[in-house]
Amino acid sequence: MKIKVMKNIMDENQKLAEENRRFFESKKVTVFNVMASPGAGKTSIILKVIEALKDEADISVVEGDIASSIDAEKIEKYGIPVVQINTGGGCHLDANMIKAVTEELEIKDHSLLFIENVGNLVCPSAFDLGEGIKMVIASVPEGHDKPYKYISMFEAADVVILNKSDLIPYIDFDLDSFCKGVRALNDKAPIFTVSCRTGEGIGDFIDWIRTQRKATA
Ligand SMILES: Nc1nc2c(ncn2[C@@H]2O[C@H](COP(=O)(O)OP(=O)(O)OP(=O)(O)O)[C@@H](O)[C@H]2O)c(=O)[nH]1
Ligand SMILES: [Mg+2]
Repeated sequence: MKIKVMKNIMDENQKLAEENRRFFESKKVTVFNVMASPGAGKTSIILKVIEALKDEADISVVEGDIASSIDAEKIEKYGIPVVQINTGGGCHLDANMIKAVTEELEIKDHSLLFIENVGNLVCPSAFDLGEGIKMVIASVPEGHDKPYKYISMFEAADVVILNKSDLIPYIDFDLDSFCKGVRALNDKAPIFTVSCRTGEGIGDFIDWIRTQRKATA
C-alpha cells in the first residue's frame, strides 16, 4: 500500500538524520539546512557568510542541485571544501545523501557546515538531514504572500531571511504582510531583511551566525 511505503521512507530518513545529528553534535559542528525557491539567493547568502567568516571559522558546504556543478564551482573559488550532490531529478536532499558525503568533506570540529538544498519551497522541509538549523530564504521578487502559501516551510524555519531588499522599490512587495505571515506560523524564528547586492542587513545576519556557532560550541 502506498501510504505504508511513504511511512517507511520517512522513518528510514529520520533514523539516518538522527545518526547525522549525533555525528555533527559530537564534533560541535553548526549545521544549516538552507532552503528556498530556485534563485532566491541560497548560494549568494552562503558566499556572503564565507566572505565574512572564512578567517575566523572553518566552513564547508554541500551543494544540492538536480543537475550541474555551477554552485559548487562558485564555492570552490574561495578555497572552501565543497561537495556537489546531483539528485538527478529529485526535488530535495535526504539524510542518506548527507551521510554519504560527510566523510568526503573531512568536516573539522567547531566548524560551520552549510547544506544548500535543491531549490524548492515544498519538499525539502519534510526531510530532516540532521541539521541543527533550518534556514529559509525568501526573496522580494517572489512576492510577500509566500508564507501564506508554503506553510510547512515557514513553520519549520529556525531563521527566515528575506533577500533582495534592494528590489523593494521596484516591486509591489508588502514587507509588513510578509512578516505577519511568517509570525502567524512561527513566533520564534528571527527574520532578517537583507540584500546580497548592496550588503544591507548582512552584518546583523552574520552576527546571528556567530551566536549560533557559540551556542553549539
Ligand atoms: N538584485 C539582487 N539580486 C540578487 C540578490 N541576491 C542574489 N541575487 C541574484 O539572484 C540570482 C540567483 O541567486 P543565487 O544565489 O544563485 O540563488 P540560489 O537560490 O542559489 O539559486 P539555485 O541554486 O539555482 O536555486 C543571481 O543572479 C544573483 O546574482 C540580491 O540581494 N539582490
Ligand atoms: Mg544555488
